[in-house]
Amino acid sequence: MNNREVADLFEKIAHMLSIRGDVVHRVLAYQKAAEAVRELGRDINQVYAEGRLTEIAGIGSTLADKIGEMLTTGELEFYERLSQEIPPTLVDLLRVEGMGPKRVQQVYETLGVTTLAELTAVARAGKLKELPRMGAKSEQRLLTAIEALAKHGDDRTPIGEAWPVAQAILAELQTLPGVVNTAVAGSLRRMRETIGDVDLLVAAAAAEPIMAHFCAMPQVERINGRGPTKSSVILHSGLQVDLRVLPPERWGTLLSYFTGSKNHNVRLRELALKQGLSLNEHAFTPTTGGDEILCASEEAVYATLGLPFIPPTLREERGEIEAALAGSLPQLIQQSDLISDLHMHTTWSDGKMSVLDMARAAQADGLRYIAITDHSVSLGIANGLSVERLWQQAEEIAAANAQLGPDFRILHGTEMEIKADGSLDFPDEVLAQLDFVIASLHTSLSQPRDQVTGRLLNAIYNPHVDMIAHPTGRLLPDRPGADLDMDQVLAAAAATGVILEVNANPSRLDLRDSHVRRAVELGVKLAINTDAHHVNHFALRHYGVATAQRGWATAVAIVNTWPLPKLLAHLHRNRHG
Ligand code: DGT
Ligand code: CA
Ligand code: CA
Ligand code: ZN
Repeated sequence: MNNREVADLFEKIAHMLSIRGDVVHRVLAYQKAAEAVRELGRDINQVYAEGRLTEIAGIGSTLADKIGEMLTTGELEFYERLSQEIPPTLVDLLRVEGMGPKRVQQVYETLGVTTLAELTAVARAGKLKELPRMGAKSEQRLLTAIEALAKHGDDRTPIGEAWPVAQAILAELQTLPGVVNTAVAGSLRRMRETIGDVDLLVAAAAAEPIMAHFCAMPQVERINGRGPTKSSVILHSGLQVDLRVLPPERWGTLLSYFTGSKNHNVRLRELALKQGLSLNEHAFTPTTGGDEILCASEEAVYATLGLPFIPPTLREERGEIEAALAGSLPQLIQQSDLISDLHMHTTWSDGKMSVLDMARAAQADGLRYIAITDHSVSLGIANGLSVERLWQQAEEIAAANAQLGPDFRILHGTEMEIKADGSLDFPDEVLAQLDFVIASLHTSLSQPRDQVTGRLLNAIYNPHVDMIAHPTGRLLPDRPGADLDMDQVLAAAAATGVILEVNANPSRLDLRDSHVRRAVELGVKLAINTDAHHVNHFALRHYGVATAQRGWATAVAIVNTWPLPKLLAHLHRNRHG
């Protein structure tokens, strides 16, 4: 067995235990072990052979013994026994939005459902609605969720997983002798929210030593293909990585070609043909014969076509060629434009660090002000704050502001629950005393479109609400989030000045790129926030910036570029009509 198979089995066991109703810490132990094995940069068989499994964080002697059993016999007795009790196919049911472990156990015990197909069948036959705490509406919602899963449940990797892996490999290749340049290409360079495979490029005079090093990296499980300038490997994590190596004088066409998108490239080649040139990854070539035109930079590629440089995040053939031809490309928002972060958590709720820790790290990160926005009381699972604790927190924030002095400011905010019935978690008198009020959907996301949209609109029209965080509540890769009527939400945000968030956490990226684009067109104010629960999460900001760029956002649209007085004036205007 390889890393992925061991990790998958642990993950499956964790899910089976949760369906059986086991204690949380046991479930978590298997989940953590699965993650640790998946992220291990080395072949697990080798670590086992060296007798060093217990040196992996989260792997104690019991789990190490289980890994040993899997690696030597290809089986796990514990799993076989558990399978007698909880059919492993039940785990598939958890991928349906709205199916938690309890509900899976319920359909298994009452209706004998063990597979997704059987679940679909009993739902279609109208048998689900007979169950306690179900009903015709829940049944319909599950059917919709099953269809959504069938449509979107593919094998793409969230960008947050692929990005660090690619950066680590590039950093290693960069150190090899003869390497002039390295870059990510493909969907990863365009910063799509999910990645099919990772494309890496290297500029070097001699390709062979780089190919040899790449294919021999310890993360590599197997080699799909290996040629003189191109190799493709599968990592232990299951991720496919393609590498191309070309000489430096061809870097521009190489980078342009493999960054894509395919449709963007098609348009570039059409423009080239109009000038009597054919274009590929190696060069421009006159169609009538003659010398190649080499491009050492992408700027040179675009210049040859009579175009300004088009940033990779725009290269999706969504109007960027026309805009470039017309000289009207947007001045995209840059990370260096951001001076604030308006959504983060501390140990007051489910964050890992104090108010002062978060503030100091934000200041060190170049920010000038932040909002501390811990959860509100009804999100008990995240230790949400009661009104009483909220006022205690106000004192701590005042003290921290006094300590930090005039160059930095902490706003006292909340991330307030929009409850299932549409009401808000704090009364208006409380909200009126806070500096910054976020309203969020975390629960009952699978309500029908009208109902869940109505909840969000109610929050937007409350005069004390300043921002809606992660509007749809989706989680990548396969929790689609609320089925919002986005036209209504965007129109309401535009009309009220309520800010919509582009949550930078790569498992959210919510608003997504296409919604950002519509928001920008409607003049909606947007914020790029990390939703940090730890100072390390500030490093995720670039995913939010890229998502905003993919939505053609400029600095004008992003409130985090505003000096604090401008933001406060905007909020004040909203609160008083
Ligand atoms: P992915 O991997 O599915 O997330 O998406 P990409 O865009 O990374 O696609 P991939 O890995 O198949 O190819 C990387 C880039 O190489 C792609 O964006 C454009 C270029 N490319 C690949 N195949 C073709 C092709 O047949 N024609 C053209 N014009 N470009 C291609
Ligand atoms: Ca790719
Ligand atoms: Ca590829
Ligand atoms: Zn949050």
